[in-house]
Amino acid sequence: MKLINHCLPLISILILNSCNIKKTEVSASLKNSYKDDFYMGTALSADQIEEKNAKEDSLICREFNAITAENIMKSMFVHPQKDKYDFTLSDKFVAFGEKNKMFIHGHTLIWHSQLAPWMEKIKDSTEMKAFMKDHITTIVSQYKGRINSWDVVNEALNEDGTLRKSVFLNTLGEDYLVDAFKLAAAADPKVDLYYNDYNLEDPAKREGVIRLVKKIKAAGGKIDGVGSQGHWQLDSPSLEEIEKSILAYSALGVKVAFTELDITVLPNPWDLKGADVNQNFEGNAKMNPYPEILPDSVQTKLAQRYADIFKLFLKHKDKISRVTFWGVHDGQSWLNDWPIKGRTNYPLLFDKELQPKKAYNSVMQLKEAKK
Ligand code: 9MR
Repeated sequence: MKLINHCLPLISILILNSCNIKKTEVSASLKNSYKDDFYMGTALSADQIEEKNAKEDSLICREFNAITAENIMKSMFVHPQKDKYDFTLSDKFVAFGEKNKMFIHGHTLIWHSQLAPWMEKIKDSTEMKAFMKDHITTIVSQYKGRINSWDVVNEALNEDGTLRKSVFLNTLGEDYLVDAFKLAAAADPKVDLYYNDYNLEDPAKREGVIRLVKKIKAAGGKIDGVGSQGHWQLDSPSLEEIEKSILAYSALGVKVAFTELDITVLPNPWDLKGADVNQNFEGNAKMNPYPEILPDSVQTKLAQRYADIFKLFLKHKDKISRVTFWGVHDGQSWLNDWPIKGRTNYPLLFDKELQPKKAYNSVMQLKEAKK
């Protein structure tokens, strides 16, 4: 098996330190190795969208061919007031993707979290219907023909598969889901429309997604895919449950995307007997076991877990449209601050110095081995 070392790329290229420079030869990278399988994406922070760090910029362009905005397209940022939209950063995000010929994913139109405060105050169905029409139509139209897919609704389900209480459910009842998909399709009939959520490998939640997709289709809505976020652990969910979900969603006639992939290596406060997550675990050394460096044994476990997962993804590549990591490198991951603030986590393929980890090599080796 070919060893991929830190001196990427293997096949020489004109070294690119900016996305703008044209490359002359093909480099070994996630996006090139998996180009016949599915898009390999990453989530971008505001600074990355603004290309503030040339090294990060270069890594993003070298490795990934799909992008999602980690935060800046959420309701509170693009629609801060009832009669005011702010597309400054999202315009830059889309321009970045276009300039670099990337698949551009919009995240997210309807989500109970990161709403602008004025949205939380919407009380009745008339006002909410007007909000949804204006919000979805304006944002989707802004990027019609330029954004390739949207998370139309994010995280609408509880863990038992029932519908989550939210300002949308409270004012409109469950029809808000169908309405959202219809409004998005009307604004851009060609864009792919996704339902996106986490823990979609849990049987009860999986059943909830199946009901939801069927309901949207039965009501004449267009839904093209299910996005499984993939915020996973070293030992869970099992490969069997991941596979069952891929098969179940694709049996509904929709694409499957893994939209926010990362794997935590840190202890979970919920696993501690009697742990109260609201309890203050900050500064607790047991909960932050690797503040300086990830021990080799755990690097290896992480690499094996990623290899197992990508092996399964490759087995079902005909059903999978895109795999997107939730961040470019460990240093920017939201998992450094959740569910406990101020820890050092190592959930991605690149470390905080932007170096590929063992996990990167294991994902690449799956393809190298086949050559
Ligand atoms: O990574 C995002 C983090 O920077 C934000 O503080 C957080 C706010 O809720 O959202 C994070 O991204 C979430 C994504 O938008 C939806 N799925 C769960 C992600 C991790 O919380």
